[in-house]
Amino acid sequence: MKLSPSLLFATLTLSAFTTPASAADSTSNNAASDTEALYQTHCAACHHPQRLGGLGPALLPESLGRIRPKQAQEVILHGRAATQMPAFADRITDNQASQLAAYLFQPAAVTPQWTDEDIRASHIIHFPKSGLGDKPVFDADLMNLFIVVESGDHHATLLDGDAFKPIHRFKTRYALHGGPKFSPDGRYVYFASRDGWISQFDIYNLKTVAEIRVGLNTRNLALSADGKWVMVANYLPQNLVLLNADRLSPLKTFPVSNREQGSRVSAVYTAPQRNSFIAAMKDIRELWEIRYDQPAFPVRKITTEDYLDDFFFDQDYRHLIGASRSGESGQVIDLESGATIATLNLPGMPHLGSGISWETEQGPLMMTPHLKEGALSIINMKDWSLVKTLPTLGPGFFTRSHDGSPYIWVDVFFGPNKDKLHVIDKETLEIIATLAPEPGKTAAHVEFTKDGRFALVSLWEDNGALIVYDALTLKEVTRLPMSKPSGKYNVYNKTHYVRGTSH
Ligand code: DHE
Repeated sequence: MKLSPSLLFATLTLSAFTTPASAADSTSNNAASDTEALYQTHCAACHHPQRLGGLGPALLPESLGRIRPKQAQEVILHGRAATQMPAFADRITDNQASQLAAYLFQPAAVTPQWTDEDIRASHIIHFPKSGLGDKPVFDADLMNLFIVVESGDHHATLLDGDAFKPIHRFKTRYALHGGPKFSPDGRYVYFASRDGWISQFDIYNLKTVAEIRVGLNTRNLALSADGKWVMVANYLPQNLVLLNADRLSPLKTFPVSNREQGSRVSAVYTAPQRNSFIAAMKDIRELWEIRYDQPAFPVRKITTEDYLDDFFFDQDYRHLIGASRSGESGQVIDLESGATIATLNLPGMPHLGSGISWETEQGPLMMTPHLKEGALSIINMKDWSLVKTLPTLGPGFFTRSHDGSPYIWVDVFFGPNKDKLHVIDKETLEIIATLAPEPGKTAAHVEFTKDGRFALVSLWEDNGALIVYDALTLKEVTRLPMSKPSGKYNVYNKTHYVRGTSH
């Protein structure tokens, strides 16, 4: 069994300075250090050596929320659907999994804190505004640019969305996750990393201009529609953090709890029509709306019938459609009244923002993949009735479309058909094509150009590629080599909240 240098040091230090232990003590100490070593061997690379989270979430009692040790053991052995968490049943025994699960529920030796003081101390201004020009240093349609996140080597590429040529490639923080957000004029893009770093990149000057660490384990960020405020959702600490979007200076922290307990924040989004941020909670049945057009940033708390792990909004941000990962049904919450107005027969969503909506002759429809099976639910948003369940080749992660396209694109992220993408007609609701950009290689996450004419797909592999398709003929136009490209984001679509695209 491999011991990390720090663990070896800790073990040696302990044995050198403690008084002789009884046989029973030494047996239990050995078991504890075996479990710690198991953790370092199998878990630390993704979840951090001190369990603070990295590629995977933090694994501390305060961040495990609704999970119990028995469920944690199951996840360790069999993986977790619709996440990057693999199954370890081929590498460790049931007994080891049980010990590991118990270990995760032990408090850390030193409780991890990330205070307002830590936040302030982490703030870096790389380039003050006064030192930079106001004109882009390159020539391209500024509204048809893409940011492509390359998760393989933690970089991002700024791409010209007309010529399909990279303009600039730059290093990002480790393990970015979630959609970056553009300022309304498209000049700045804001990124969040899983370990709490928020970065502001100046697209005109091709420079990361400011950074700040707002937490230890972060979910995502939202930018107010007026471009003034950044709100960040955290798992650890359990809070929301408000920043000034101009160079990320910290303004306010909102600890999250009800009367009984604290809660991780599932995610936060901007509702542009409501001048508010909407945050869903993971461990309490509440939804928070925080107004950003009032100086005190007042919080309205809405009680929900179930937890909200995954959710998205209708086009005018009047309704939130959400589900808990353990539940068998979805809920529709009217943000105006705060009431749950419908329950959907929806066996779980695979991911935040996995659903989309679009207009048809029969009114607005929405579609979301299912969490654990190859199927899509199509729901009429006038009366929330189920229109159709469409079988697919496996559970997908993202559905995407564009007002300028007659089709919806859905990936098959998991299982033997992870290399496939379905293209669905918005009117007939039938699959009209199934593409396999590179047999055996994961193809996922589609985003459209500003006009909806081209669809960009990730070949989600270390030696991967960004593949551009003609969104009407479905023929490949070009492919650019990239390092495990994950999400890609178009400035116009995101700043104009184009229906069906990444918001
Ligand atoms: Fe994501 C967005 C949560 C696993 C790739 N995902 C988001 C957002 C949240 C979220 C909160 C933010 C939405 C926003 O701001 O627009 N993701 C979760 C999970 O809870 C889940 C299931 C488990 C976890 O690990 O946290 C999860 N996500 C994944 C992955 O395994 C993916 C495929 C690979 C990865 O990078 O971790 C993944 N998530 C993405 C992408 C987006 C995203 C590419 C942006 C989508 C967009 O089009 O806007």
